[in-house]
Amino acid sequence: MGVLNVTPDSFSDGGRFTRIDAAVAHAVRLREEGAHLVDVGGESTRPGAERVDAATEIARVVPVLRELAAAGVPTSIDTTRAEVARAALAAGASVINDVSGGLADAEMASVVADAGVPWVIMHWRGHSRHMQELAHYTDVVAEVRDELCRRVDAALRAGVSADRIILDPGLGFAKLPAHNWRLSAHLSELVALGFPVLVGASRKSYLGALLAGPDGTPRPVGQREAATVATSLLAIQAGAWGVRVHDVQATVDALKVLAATEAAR
Ligand code: PMM
Repeated sequence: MGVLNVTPDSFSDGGRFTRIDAAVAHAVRLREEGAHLVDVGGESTRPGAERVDAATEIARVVPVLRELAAAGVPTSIDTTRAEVARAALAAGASVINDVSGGLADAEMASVVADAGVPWVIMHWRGHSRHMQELAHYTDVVAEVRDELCRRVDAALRAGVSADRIILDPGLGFAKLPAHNWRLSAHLSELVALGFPVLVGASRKSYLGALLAGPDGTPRPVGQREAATVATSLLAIQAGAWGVRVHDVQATVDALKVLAATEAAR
């Protein structure tokens, strides 16, 4: 899954793709590089980000989704709002990527159930403005797994079919670096639930912290690619179904190495 944030303020690519033609050209490139899906988001979810209203989100994503549908690029919509999801599906998106797993908007489950589309249910505890205050766990792997299972139960009760559900541990969302590492190290416990698992580590701040210079300055966002590729490889080896990345080419190259090695066993 390639990332296309059509926002002025996302932490990694914010501001680069606010023009429709630039956004579409970038998405087409991600597709050519091997992305199966391009994930289009119109609201930044970086820690501390303020929310935008639904009309703004729709105005940002719908023209891009329409153009990408016309260009034959399969898309997911990265939103927590049912209203935006509905507009995105009408504009050609084929997957709902909801970082709140249905918690932010009670109507999301019925939109997904009615449309019958795949739904990425990510682990989430609250909106970006205050999510890092919610990063308290005694056993992060068990708590993330149990909280995701509760979201799955709610989805099934709302009529979403089990084979449409994709789970995501939500790296960086209400998580400190140690929580992210523990979830990555125990990803197989989420995979064991039997749903496809998506992992989004690309360029996140815990990678910047890992790669900090001697004075403690985090590695800049644009220089976290090798670490991102390593997380993609480890996630796929642990049984993940997919990875959500900004630089599709680098991850696809690494996954080709993995596949060639596996094929030669
Ligand atoms: N991370 C971000 C946004 N959307 N969706 C899923 N399913 N998983 C993630 O980890 C995730 C996401 C934040 O990163 P961005 O600002 O680079 O899009």
